Amino acid sequence: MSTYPHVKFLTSAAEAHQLAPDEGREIAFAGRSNSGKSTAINAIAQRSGLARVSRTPGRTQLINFFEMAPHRRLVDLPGYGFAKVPERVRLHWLQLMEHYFNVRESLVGLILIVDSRRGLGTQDAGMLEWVLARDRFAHVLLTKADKLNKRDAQRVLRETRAACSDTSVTAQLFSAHENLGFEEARQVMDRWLESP
Ligand SMILES: Nc1nc2c(ncn2[C@@H]2O[C@H](COP(=O)(O)OP(=O)(O)O)[C@@H](O)[C@H]2O)c(=O)[nH]1
Ligand SMILES: [Mg+2]
Repeated sequence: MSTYPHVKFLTSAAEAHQLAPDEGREIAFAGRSNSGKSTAINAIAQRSGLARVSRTPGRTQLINFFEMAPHRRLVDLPGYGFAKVPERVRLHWLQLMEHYFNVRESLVGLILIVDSRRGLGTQDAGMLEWVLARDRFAHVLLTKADKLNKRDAQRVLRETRAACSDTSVTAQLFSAHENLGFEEARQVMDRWLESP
């Protein structure tokens, strides 16, 4: 089993010029506020306090960089979809994301965090379009699967895969609370990090 025993926080970027040096390889995590992104990062990295599980969703407009191994980074992108965010903040988010996806050579793939009870939304689809247009990998984690019964969880997984069937996007169920899907997610990430 691949884990990241030496994972550590590197730096935060609030502005385009503050991104970590663009070398090696990195995997970005994106998702709506409150989709379970921080929880998923902590579960995958096996570090409970790594990414903060937020009580005030939508507040953080930072790109957080973590080092999993030398020249291998995990990037926590700021969440989106929070209703009460002022226009100025939303525009800053958009500008920062566009910059990130446009310049980032070391980005190999995007892990998109989607609450399994909501399913893929318009903004989620937009994130997938961004990375696919740049020939990067993308994988959807359908989080909080413990909140659905088995049958509904399988239905959401089927629907998500169907929605992505024209693309290379893959999807899986995930639950931090029930230890579901950690290994599957790590395998996807390892494949991306080692791909030629
Ligand atoms: N039931 C359940 N709740 C979860 C799971 N993952 C996250 N949550 C809850 O969802 C809320 C938002 O989680 P957080 O990781 O902060 O989401 P973020 O805003 O996307 O980073 C918190 O109350 C978490 O405890 C999960 O797998 N199962
Ligand atoms: Mg968070």
